[in-house]
Amino acid sequence: GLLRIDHVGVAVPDLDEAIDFYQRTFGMTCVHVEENEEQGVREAMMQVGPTREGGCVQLLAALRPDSAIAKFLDRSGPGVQQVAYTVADIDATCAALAERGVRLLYEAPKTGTAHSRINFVHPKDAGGVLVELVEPAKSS
Ligand code: V0V
Repeated sequence: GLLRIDHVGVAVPDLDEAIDFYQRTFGMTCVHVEENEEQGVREAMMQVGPTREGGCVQLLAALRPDSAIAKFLDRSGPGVQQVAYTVADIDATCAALAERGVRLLYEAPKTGTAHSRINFVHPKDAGGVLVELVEPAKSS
């Protein structure tokens, strides 16, 4: 099942400007920046409190015009694009959710931030919210 809120994803037109804004305005710390070619994003994890327990805001900028984030920005403008939950076993969680009748976007999980495994519930099956499931990489 779900363990906690992993991050809230916010679509932004300019990643560096957004990082600067979140640091100066909210005092958040940028703990990770990564480009994900498959997802068409450059993303930054902004840690909310002094530890990772406080959760993160993930800033998401588009790498190309046909990407999910570019489409979202065109349609809705900047703002919350997704809510992501940490799961211990993404395969089991996806199987359970599929059984409960919601559409998962991918047949098998794809690679997300920091070598995590990710999948999504279609927003039309979750009350208008794009729900992401994140199984973090096992830290050794
Ligand atoms: C679209 N819709 C949304 C939405 N995106 N509603 C809420 N939140 C969103 N983010 C609505 C849209 O307004 C339409 O509603 C309807 O869904 C259109 O659905 P569609 O035609 O099936 O699909 P698209 O082309 O609009 O694409 C939506 C989906 C796409 C969710 C299928 O964005 C996608 O594949 N997302 C998953 C990948 C992703 O988001 N990657 C970027 C983050 P009406 O007008 O019909 O009512 S990457 C990431 O999070 C990483 C790397 C990480 O966390 O580690």
